[in-house]
Amino acid sequence: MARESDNLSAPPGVDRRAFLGAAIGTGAAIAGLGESSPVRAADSASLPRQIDFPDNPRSFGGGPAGTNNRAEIDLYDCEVEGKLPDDLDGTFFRVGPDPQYPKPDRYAGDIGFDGEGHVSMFRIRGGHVDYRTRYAKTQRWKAQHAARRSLFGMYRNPLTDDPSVKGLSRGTANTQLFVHHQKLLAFKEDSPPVYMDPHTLETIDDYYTFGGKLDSQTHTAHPKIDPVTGEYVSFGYEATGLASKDIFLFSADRSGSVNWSTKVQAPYAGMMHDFAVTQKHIILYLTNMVADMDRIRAGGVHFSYDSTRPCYLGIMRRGGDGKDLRWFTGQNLFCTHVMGAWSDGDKVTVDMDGGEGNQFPFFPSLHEPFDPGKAAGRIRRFTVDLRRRSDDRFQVQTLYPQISGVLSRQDDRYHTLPYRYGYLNSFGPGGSGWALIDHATGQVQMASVPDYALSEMTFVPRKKDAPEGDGYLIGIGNSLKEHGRSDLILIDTKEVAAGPVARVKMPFKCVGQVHGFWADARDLPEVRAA
Ligand code: V55
Ligand code: FE
Repeated sequence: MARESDNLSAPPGVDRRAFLGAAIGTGAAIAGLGESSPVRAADSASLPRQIDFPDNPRSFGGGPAGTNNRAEIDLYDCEVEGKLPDDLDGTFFRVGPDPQYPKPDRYAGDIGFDGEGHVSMFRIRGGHVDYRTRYAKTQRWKAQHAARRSLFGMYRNPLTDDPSVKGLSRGTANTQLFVHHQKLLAFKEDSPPVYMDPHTLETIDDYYTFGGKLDSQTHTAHPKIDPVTGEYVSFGYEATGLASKDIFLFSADRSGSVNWSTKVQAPYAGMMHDFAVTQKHIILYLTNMVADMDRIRAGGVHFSYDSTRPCYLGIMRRGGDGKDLRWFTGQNLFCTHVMGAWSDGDKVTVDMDGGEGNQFPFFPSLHEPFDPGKAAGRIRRFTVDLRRRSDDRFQVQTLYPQISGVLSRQDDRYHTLPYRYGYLNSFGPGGSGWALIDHATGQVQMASVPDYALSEMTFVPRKKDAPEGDGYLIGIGNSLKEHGRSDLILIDTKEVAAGPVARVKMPFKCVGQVHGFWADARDLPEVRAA
């Protein structure tokens, strides 16, 4: 089984300090080291003098080189092997947790999902690639930077924070990012977005509320952009505070003005990581990863997996007041990511990847040990016919049972619409790789890169108006034979068997990611004159 967290794990064999030294030696400019943040005298007695992450890889930020990175890098004109398409013009953004400071011993068991968000970008234009990374300068990052130590305790548990940070946003912005209304927004599902400049990665607003219209303490990491209207559609769960059942939903027009919002309630407070939007409907998915106030009060992580609770699919009309929301149950599947969704009249179809049980072993199971077999993700097609007024069951079918994987994606231009092509980070008997699925023919092609561990891929259209699925899959591969040194890999979706058309050869292991996003140059703001 593989999980998002696998993207964050380090290859064995290299000492972290030696690795960072090597990164500097390659000529990569490491930003931030020269800044001085004097430790206030009052704090210094209680502070460790040195930053020393634990050696134990199970500890927060612990383990060998590459587990965390911390260096903010500018690398102009990266080395490219193969042939980057001349007319490819846009930016591949990625984000993932990168622990900023070690935790005090009592919180050393905190999980990787709590690492501070480190954004990286590959600006691709005219066959050239410029690489840049910056931490999202969240309220949390800034407070810890000034204090030179960790001030926030366990994952999504404000009761474990240092009293000095009460009232600050706990958000790490470590999960996904989108460009919309010319802003790069970085997300963590427990907090509002962080607005960054899509060229410089400078943080412009550490608590972005869409002009005050985000009436929620939270915002998903998986908003959707409607390709027809250009609208941004999003939601936040646990919207009114810790373990609250309230859900806030909204949309914003092309300029970022909120043009619709409403509030609904979940059957219980649990993880709602992704959601689906169609032209007519919004589909919520509540997993039985429950917000556990007992665990939170005891100083643990936010969630427990409770297999006795049903997972719910919730469907409501888009643009309505939410009163029509209906919750459906059926086979109890732990689904995390949406591949695609559409409405055909009153018939709603949602494809998600999901397992039969908990996919996140670092969130304790309440009733049984973690079962890796049940965690394996498969593509699940949920259908609901809303005309059947009295039926509160969904139908679900497992597609392509021969492949398993996580982190499903599609050609993002087909959010909300009937779609043909889906992509899955796959781990099957045929080896690991990026699976390209054609729902029209049922064909599955596997793009594998020998001796590389692949992160999630993102689809890049060949041209702005290229047909669905015509383009490239782009993503990071870490070389297993080179201590995890990274390539940015580009695979032509029409010539999968030919292998990568281009590899951007990075002189180090890139900071880890959870998700990535491609922004066409036409969706980026003009670069301001110096
Ligand atoms: C996920 C990732 C998170 C998180 C909750 O499914 C869910 C992925 C990187 O953080 O907080
Ligand atoms: Fe996700």
